[in-house]
Amino acid sequence: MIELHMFPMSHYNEKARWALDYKGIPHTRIPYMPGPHAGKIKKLSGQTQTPVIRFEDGDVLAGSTDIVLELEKRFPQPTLLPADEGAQKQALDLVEKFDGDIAVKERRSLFVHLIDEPDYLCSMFAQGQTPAKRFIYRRMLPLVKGMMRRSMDIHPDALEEGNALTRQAFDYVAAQTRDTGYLVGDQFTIADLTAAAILAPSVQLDYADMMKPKPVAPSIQAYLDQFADHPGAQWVRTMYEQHRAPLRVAA
Ligand SMILES: N[C@@H](CCC(=O)N[C@@H](CS)C(=O)NCC(=O)O)C(=O)O
Repeated sequence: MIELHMFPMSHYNEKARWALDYKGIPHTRIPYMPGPHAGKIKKLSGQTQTPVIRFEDGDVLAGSTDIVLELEKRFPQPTLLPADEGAQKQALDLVEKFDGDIAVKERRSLFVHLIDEPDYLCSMFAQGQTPAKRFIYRRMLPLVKGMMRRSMDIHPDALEEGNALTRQAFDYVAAQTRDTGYLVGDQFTIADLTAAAILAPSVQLDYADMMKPKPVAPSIQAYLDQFADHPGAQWVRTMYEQHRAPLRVAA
């Protein structure tokens, strides 16, 4: 069976989960906790970032977009790429746009809050782990606070910068999808999947894989509230309702 080695909740990981589910590809998900994941993921893929996929033929691939495009090659239907070459380029350019600064700075804004909410951080990222591992992870979090700040470059302006960029991204999807409901042409493509998955951490969704654990920590709730009524956030919810398979195929 195909294996997806992943972090719960993470937006890049969500892209790979969504593509697998959209194409109805049976797979097993192997959840890791950020931090303790590094050794195993490095051994598997030669680098430490998730998602990583291992195909049944033994091929291993990292990088959310490379994974989605490889799935597209191996499982062409239903397609996530527009047939027209120009539209395809437009969709891939948008994938790059959302995967870049938007994804990194949005994540950083959330972590500005999460770093001071270790219980909540643990409830988000230790999903699927044994109680013993969750316990150790929770104990470890205050000790790695400084490391998290440095690795994500959390500085005094990070929150404002991330919030502004995320708002611009919501403005963009709201304006761009006004006519057809989609970012490129009039069909769901890799561009919509990417933009909706990347913005999902900033939207309170009912979808299990990206739903914030309840009760939501007050600082995270305040973060979500600032975008709750934005038409771009509504577009993300619509993409989930219309194009995210209600039952995932994973074992
Ligand atoms: N460009 C990569 C980014 C992946 C990424 O940043 N993954 C984060 C989780 S959101 C990660 O695994 N961080 C841990 C690490 O870098 O060791 C992709 O599209 O997959």
